[in-house]
Order: sequence, then C-alpha cells, then structure tokens
Amino acid sequence: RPHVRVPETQTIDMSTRSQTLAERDIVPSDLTFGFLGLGIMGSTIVKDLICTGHKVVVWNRTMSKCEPFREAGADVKETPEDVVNAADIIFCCVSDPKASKDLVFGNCGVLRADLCNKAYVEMSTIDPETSQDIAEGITQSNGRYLEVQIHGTRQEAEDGMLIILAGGDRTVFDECQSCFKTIAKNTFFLGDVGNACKVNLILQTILGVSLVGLSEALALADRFSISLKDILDIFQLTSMKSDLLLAKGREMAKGDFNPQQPLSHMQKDLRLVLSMAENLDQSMPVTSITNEVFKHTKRLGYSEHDSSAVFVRSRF
Ligand code: NA7
Repeated sequence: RPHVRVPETQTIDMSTRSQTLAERDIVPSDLTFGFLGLGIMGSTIVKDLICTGHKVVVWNRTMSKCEPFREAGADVKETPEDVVNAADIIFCCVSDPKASKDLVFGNCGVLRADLCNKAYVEMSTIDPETSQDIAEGITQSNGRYLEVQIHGTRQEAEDGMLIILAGGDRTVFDECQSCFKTIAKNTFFLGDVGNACKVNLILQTILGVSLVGLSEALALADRFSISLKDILDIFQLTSMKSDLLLAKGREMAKGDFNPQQPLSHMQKDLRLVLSMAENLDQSMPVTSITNEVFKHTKRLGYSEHDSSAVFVRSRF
C-alpha cells in the first residue's frame, strides 16, 4: 500500500472576493436561497453567493462546517426541513444519488416541509432516474423542480467560471439568474428533467477517460526517466493541449492531490455513466476499464484526494 498523503484541510476565506467575480455587475435577487451541503463545491458556491449579496440559509450534515458561513452572515438551520421553511429557492449539492434522495425523502428531509411557493434545485451530480424521482416527489408536494448540473473544478467555482446545465421548470431557472451569473460563465437550459444529468455525465466520461490516458502516459515517461515537466511543456505546444489536462498533469508530476474534484466522485460519475449505458445496451469498453482504474485507486486509499491521484496507480 503506498504512502497516502492527507489532503490539505479545506479553509474558507470569506473575506476575499475573486477578481473575476468582482468585475461582474451582479444585482442579487430579493429571494432567499437555501443551501443543503457545504462540501467542496457547495461551500465555494455559497461563499460566492454571500460575496455577491444574496440572502442565504444553510445546512450541512456536519454542522461545524456551517460556522464560517454563520460568521459571514448566512442563517444556519438545524435540518433540511428548516432550510426549506426559511427559503424561497433551495439548492442541494451533496455527494451522490443516495445522499440526494435521503435529503428529500428522509426524516427531517425536504418533503416534510410545506413546498407551496417553494422551488427545489438539485445540483449534485446524479443520474437522470434519480433526478426524475426527486422531481416527482417535489412536484407532487406542490413545489417546483429544477435540475442543475455544474461542470467545473473548485477553482472554477471560486472564479465564477462554472458551466451550468439545467432542465425542468423554466420559471425557477429564470429566478436563479443572479445566482447563476455569480457562479458560472455559461448557462444552458436543456429542456426536460434528466437532460442536464445526461449531458453532464457525458462530459464526465470524456474527463475520466482522458485522466486515465494522461496518467498512464506520464507513468510511462517516468519509467523512461523522462522529465514530466518536459513532457508537459511539449504537450502544451501541441494541438492536444487543454488547460485542465495541463493542470492535472502538473498535479501528477508534483504529487499534489489536494482535492479540486474528489476521486470518489469521479468514480461515482463513471458508475452512473455505465449504468445509463447498460440500460441502452450501449457498449463502453474503455469507460468500463476507466471505472475499474478509478475503483482500484480508491482501494489504494485515494478516495478523498483529487482525481489526478489516479496517477499513483498508473505508476505501479
Ligand atoms: P464533497 O466535498 O465530498 O462534499 C459532499 C457533501 O455531501 C458534504 O456536504 C457532505 O456532508 C454531504 N453528504 C454526503 N452524504 C450525505 C448524506 N447522506 N446526507 C447529507 N449530506 C451528505 O463533494 P463536492 O462538494 O466536491 O461535490 C458535491 C457534488 O457536486 C457531487 O455530486 C459531485 O459529483 C459534484 P458532510 O460535510 O460530509 O457532513
């Protein structure tokens, strides 16, 4: 078992507003926005929303993560139900489909509250079926539902440079515009519930397969004792270059796996992709192997590290 470096503790600096955000002329909505889940993405998005003057009510399963937000002016609630009662539009950004469903259907969950005149926005990366189930639960309780999938890293979230993919209730999409303008550079409304999940998972397939290709290529260079920095400097000059792959390659070269996107989430996304493909009898052999590679890297102890930690496995 290799030595596993513990990722840096996540710190929330509430005092700074990124240059990119400061340059935007954002007029915050008068509505109150609830936020369930203050992980890497959730905390970064909420910080952006507070910085741009939005009224925010938050809840997180581990309550201690709420403290910096309370100090920054957010209202902190004890349960998801309390957040729904206090907000007009409630965003949710948690780990996976199971966590998303627990929050909506579970004890003290969203459906315990009166959803009349409320809207629920599911932001966690989930599969289309889960999103449909949540949509039915919310709309049957007289709430409005919007599926929003966010594409980008923690740094892109901090800079307000995410890409937003949305599907479902268009009126909710319109009411969230000042939030989207805060966190994203592009926003797409893709129609029905499920469409945004499909597009997001397709993009994650490209990312996952590319990361494994990059890590294996760099591991081979390492075996030849060719400097990874030299490889990346040349890669940067080619037409294959991509900002993200360069950044990930540099993290691999440095062994710096501080999580931008946890490896466990990348593997979860690939699992969801393969399940969608299974339902369609769509063959995805390379994605299947990519999923196995990420699964093995998780077993080596790198779940909470960045997806670039897949390099550790490739070096064996
Ligand atoms: P993180 O940083 O791993 O954070 C996950 C969040 O989900 C965190 O707030 C967790 O609470 C929360 N969580 C996990 N399981 C549950 C359950 N069962 N109930 C309630 N809350 C839960 O993820 P990211 O922010 O990077 O990503 C979030 C999503 O965006 C994910 O779908 C990605 O694929 C994209 P905790 O703090 O552990 O108590």
